Amino acid sequence: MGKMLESLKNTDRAVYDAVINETKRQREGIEMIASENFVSKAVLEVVGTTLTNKYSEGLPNKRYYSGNKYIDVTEQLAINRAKKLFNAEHVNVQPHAGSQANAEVYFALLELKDKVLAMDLSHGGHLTHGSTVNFSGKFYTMEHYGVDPETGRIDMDQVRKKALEFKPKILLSGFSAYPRKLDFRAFQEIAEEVGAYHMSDIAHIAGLCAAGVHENPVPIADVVTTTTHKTLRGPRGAMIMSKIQDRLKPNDKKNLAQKIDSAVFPGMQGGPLDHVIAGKAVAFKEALEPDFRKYAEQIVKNAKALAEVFSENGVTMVSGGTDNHLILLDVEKSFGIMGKEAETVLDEVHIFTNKNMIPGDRGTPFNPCGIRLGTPAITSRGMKESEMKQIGEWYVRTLKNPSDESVKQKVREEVLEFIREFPLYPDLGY
Ligand code: DSN
Repeated sequence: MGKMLESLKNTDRAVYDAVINETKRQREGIEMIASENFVSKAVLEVVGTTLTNKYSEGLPNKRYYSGNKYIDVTEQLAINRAKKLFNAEHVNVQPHAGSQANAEVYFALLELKDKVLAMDLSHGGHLTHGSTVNFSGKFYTMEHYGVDPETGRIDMDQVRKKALEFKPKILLSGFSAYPRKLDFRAFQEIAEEVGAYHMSDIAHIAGLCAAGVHENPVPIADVVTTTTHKTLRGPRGAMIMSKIQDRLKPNDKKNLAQKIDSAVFPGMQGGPLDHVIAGKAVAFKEALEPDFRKYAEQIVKNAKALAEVFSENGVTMVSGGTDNHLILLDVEKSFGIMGKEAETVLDEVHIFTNKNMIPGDRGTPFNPCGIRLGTPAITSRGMKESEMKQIGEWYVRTLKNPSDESVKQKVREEVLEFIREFPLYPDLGY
């Protein structure tokens, strides 16, 4: 181990050991969790800098504490680059996480108990889209649309019908687990027809939208939230992009952008995480490079190549395949095991994935019929279509033989040998 983590090693051996072990786990595994990725070394460096020491409530050049000359530089760079990347009128880069970004938009636009129409959790929506165990389901009146049971795709006629009946104040497009493209223009039209705001949560597909591989909803919707660490490949965190004018309340004292900014601070957050915001700035610079488009295209090519292997092996996928970075497998139907066991046995062979509810699930959230897998992280490691054939074969072999120790041992050995060809942070110093 190099000198990089010497102070940590001397101060706190337990945390040091956990960091070393986690780095090794990441290096020696095939990371298929659809919401995870590997940041660049530059991003990794900046989030570990002195910027973590600063308080900077407020916005660039309008702070409540002194000493923010350089923090203003990094936050303004993050804002300017995000605006360019997504063609956004207004951006707030301070939300700490995707759930907070969503909470802040609700806080800006709704009163308690106001109505939101969003995607059902078991059909691919997120907890913050109105789950009864989440603040969103407790504080607001939520109604849900889902996918057509036959096609596994969102039926926009059903969305429109529900919107006309329910009359939401926010119509939310976006998901955590949906393998197809969204029709943002159709969502916008429905929102306008029923007098609702259109909020889009593009946490999963932000990198694809920025690269033009998936339609970018930022110029279409009223407000768009995203995390920064999934396909966008930045540090853990989030941001909110919006129009400046409030389409529904043009005569309010505050415009939409001001409402969002006040909801973030002082509404729901205190000091922003300046080291993370600097990481966002660096990641957005990287995403503006032509190579990022190639990366985003490869994410989708890889997901499609994997889906082909599953299809050839008769594995049931929600909607029959994918148009984006993720695939949902019905492992109960395909292999006779539940998602929890599938996740565990794949972990044993160093393939990391997560159990996931699928539309019409016959299980429970803790032990559903599905698993979700995605290609953003393995694409960052340089894998292409030919590697997907091998990875798909490992999935099938392992899930067909969940209790066969010799099969799992063989797959694990093959994975470990394979992964050496795709080094992760080779010159990190630890
Ligand atoms: N945890 C994220 C995901 O995996 O999709 C969403 O919060």
